[in-house]
Amino acid sequence: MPNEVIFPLEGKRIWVAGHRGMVGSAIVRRLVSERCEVITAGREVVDLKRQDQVEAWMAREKPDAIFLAAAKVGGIMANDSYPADFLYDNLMIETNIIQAAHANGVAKLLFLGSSCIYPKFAQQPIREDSLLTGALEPTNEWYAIAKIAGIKLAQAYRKQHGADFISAMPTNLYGQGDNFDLNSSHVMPALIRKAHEAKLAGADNITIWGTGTPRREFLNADDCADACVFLMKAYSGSEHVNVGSGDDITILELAQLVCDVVGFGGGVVTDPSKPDGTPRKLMSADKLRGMGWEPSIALRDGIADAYRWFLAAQA
Ligand code: GFB
Repeated sequence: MPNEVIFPLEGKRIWVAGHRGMVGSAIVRRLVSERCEVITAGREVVDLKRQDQVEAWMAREKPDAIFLAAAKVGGIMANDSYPADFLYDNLMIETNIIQAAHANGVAKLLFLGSSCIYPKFAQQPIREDSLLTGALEPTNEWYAIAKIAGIKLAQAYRKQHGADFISAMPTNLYGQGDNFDLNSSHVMPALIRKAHEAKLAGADNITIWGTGTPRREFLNADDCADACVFLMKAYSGSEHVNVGSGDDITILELAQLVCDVVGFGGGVVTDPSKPDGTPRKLMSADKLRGMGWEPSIALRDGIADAYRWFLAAQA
């Protein structure tokens, strides 16, 4: 039985912070059917790293609820290369928004984290209670520390002030609106671009980073948005909730699948001089499934959709 709706969205003013990002824009699309009023603010209106600007904007706009999807994000190389940006920017954004939400009586807030919050060698599938039971993966510990701080902030405001602030931890996401820049992107958009360009060039191979053996779980951003709306309406609790597909595949298998979807018939070569990152991070989906939510976009269909979006964005 799905959880009951305890926080209906109809008629409410909902701020999607980070509405230009892949997840934020998916949440905006998903909210169309909820008959709520969606409010957004671009970087030119409010710099989320500036406390004074966030406080002033929130006091003026008075949202009823917030999806905190604003973050500095990137793939393994970006995380490893810009640790100060990933730690500082994310701490500032989440701290400013959560504090201002409390100060302005925001009734509900959903904070979005990431599966990299869990220990590098966490037992698989990773349950929510694995948090803070072991050392983090070094390539993304800066981002992970910021996201753990966000979970703890939401919990602290709940414990001290009774605020209904919750956290969702999505697995590796992909989809429309992704970043396809080869230096800073996650693996999925990088593989789509590499396979596409190899197809056009008539190349023999694409080269993937690392050994190809790490396993990753992928979820389409539209499924993630649906889960976030579900949790906003139906979940109130201190513990964060994993948002995943429940399945993982190796990076080599993913590369072969992407090549197939894109229509590139060449081979896949590995580059072990590049980092693998964490060996595996399959999250347990039990908690969210137990509430009655399931993903609906199959991996192959989601990749085809992301590829169509990539082609349209290039046209
Ligand atoms: O998606 P990704 O950059 O991040 O890389 P993480 C996943 C795996 O794909 C790694 C491999 O083992 C990469 O070495 N890979 C193979 C590639 N080819 C490529 C390529 O061309 N580009 C990229 N980017 N990877 C991130 C974290 O970790 O996951 C973030 O750094 C965040 O903090 C995010 O948590 C969800 O899955 O390793």
